Amino acid sequence: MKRPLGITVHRQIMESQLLHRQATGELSGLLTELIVAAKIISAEVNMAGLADVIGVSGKTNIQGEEVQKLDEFSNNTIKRRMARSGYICVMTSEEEDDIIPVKEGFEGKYTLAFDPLDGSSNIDVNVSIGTIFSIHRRLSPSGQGDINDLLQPGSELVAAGYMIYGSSTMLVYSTGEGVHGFTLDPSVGEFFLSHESILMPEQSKYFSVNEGNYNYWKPEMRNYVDYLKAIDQESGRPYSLRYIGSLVADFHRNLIAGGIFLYPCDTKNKCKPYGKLRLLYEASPMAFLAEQAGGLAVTDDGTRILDIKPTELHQRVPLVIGSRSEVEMAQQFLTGCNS
Ligand code: AHM
Ligand code: MG
Repeated sequence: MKRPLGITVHRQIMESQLLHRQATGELSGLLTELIVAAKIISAEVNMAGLADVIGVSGKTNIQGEEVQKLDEFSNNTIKRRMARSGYICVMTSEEEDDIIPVKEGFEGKYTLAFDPLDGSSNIDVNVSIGTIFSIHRRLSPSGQGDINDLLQPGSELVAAGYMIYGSSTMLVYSTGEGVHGFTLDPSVGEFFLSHESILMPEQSKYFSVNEGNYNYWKPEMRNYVDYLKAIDQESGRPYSLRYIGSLVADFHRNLIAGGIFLYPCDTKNKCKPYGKLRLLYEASPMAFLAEQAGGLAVTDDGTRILDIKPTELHQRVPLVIGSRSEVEMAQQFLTGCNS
């Protein structure tokens, strides 16, 4: 059913809950709590430049409050709001080594994995950053959740999405029924539906990758990028390169305009043999959104991201994600099937 553009995110969540007779409203409640956290983070991100000016000592601002690093602030905001929400039983965050328990007596039926402020190298330079989240149904029967509740494949996701703090703040999410985008109107503090049922263009002429790592890639990856850059009028090459260095921003661009994003394995750092990005709160939620929008996400050996069963909270995974036919073509190069 087409909904009128301009409806609030709360209305949209409520309507989609009403369509599911068995829904208890808990997922809606969870999303609503996350949206409040996002608004708080968005307001803080918008103050980032000023916080530096105000908090010259680096310790307190003009109200006498501690000036926190933005990623720490975002982590604490989500953690504290969600720990007493009553909707989740356990959390994991990029900023914390171990699982994050919820307050006793407030355990709910979902789990939450999140990257509180992705693209941290861009925080201080006024470039788009974002918050990524993914939600699973708990596996354990009751009480506080444990690590096994969190270590679930993307194919079992109940919902996933991100907030992007860019030229405007947007929420993009899916509960498995398409991908919808909402834009925050800061004057009234509400997210309004601005991008309904987003579909990724099937093909594109854009690629996003940190090409500085070229010499650390495996030959198949180098061949693929060489192919994208080669001149061939018939197939519309070379492709244009767009790389922001914030997964949320790079993914969002490709979601709307089409394109392919790659963070493959490289040999730059022996401690990171599987690339840089994390499965639970970066690759998996983005793969869920990509597939819901008609795109595709695989590793650099062609494995579907959503099929990977995590074995560790902070597991890294090579990521190839974007417009379907672009990812399929990359797959052929990366798995050596194009020769
Ligand atoms: P972060 O979670 O510490 O910010 O790191 C993840 C970010 C992604 O947003 C982005 O895609 C990637 O790191 C960029 O890495 P690089 O600077 O190696 O290109
Ligand atoms: Mg991150």
